[in-house]
Amino acid sequence: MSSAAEHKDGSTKWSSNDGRFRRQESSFRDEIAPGHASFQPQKGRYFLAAALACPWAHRAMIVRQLKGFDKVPDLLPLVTVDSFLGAEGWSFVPYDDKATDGVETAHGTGCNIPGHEQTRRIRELYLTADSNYDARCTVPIVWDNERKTIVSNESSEIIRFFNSCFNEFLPAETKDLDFYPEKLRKEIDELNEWVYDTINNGVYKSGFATTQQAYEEAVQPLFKSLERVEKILEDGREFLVGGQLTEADIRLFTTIIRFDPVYVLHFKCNLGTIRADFPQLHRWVRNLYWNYPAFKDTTDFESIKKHYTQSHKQINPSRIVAYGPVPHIKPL
Ligand SMILES: N[C@@H](CCC(=O)N[C@@H](CS)C(=O)NCC(=O)O)C(=O)O
Repeated sequence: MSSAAEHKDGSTKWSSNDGRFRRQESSFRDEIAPGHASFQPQKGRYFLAAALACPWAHRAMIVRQLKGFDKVPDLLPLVTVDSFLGAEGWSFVPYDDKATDGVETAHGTGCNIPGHEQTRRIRELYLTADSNYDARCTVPIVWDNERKTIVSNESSEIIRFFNSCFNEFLPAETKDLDFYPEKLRKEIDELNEWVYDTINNGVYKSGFATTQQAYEEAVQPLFKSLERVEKILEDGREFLVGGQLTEADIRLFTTIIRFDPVYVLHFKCNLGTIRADFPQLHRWVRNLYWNYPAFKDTTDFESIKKHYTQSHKQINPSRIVAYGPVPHIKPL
């Protein structure tokens, strides 16, 4: 079931007939694991395809860097797509004409992964993996060069297996980092559940709503949940759960870092801003961004802003990229 069906004219329809946005279920749900029958950990066999703009892909990029995958040459390369999501979906090469969604591509190579020089769109990978695939071709994906398939296109599961699958290859300083420690799982799961529904996905439900009622049903719980996180952080803690960096922080970060630059205006999440109205969240997000390179290095505000404002022409037909906020993130 696709959440963003095609209109008859080929343009994308992001909400269902009742005006509510529904995210599609991910379809590739395997993992890389030592001893796995199909997907054993091997250097140079897999890559991560991501969009710098996408909060779900951003989770995987952060964990990949925190764990030190980037310090081991060719372990699991990262390949990023252009910021524009056009008529043929995510693209490794820029669309020729963003104003018209032109499907012709500029000359030049495709994906920069050896053996994939001719791959121009993410959908080509999906169709290689499953020639009958007819749902949205989302990022992130973990691609397997050996079996020519997608291991996973579900970010919450990708970050779980990145947490441990390559430990044998990783630098001593980072290999044992555990962002889903046994003793904190219950607390992390509980938090993830409402944060996902009302915040991570809540901004999309607000932004893609096409009725006043659907919009209000999303934006109000979103701000209630931001208040709830604000309360949790009121004791001055650096991390959400257990006094250590966990996936709960990583999963919330990718939404909060996009909040003031994109969601307030573009997705109409304007009952407040992080910087003016949520001092604890503001402290928490700036600490992660400025003190942990894996968060800052993987955040590209230009790409983020361009993607949303130029790709969703039903929301922003002129495709003008709003200038502010200045700065995109304040100093500590
Ligand atoms: N459940 C997926 C959701 C990923 C997702 O929705 N990605 C969006 C970008 S933010 C996408 O690739 N959309 C492409 C499209 O709809 O054509 C995950 O968390 O990995």
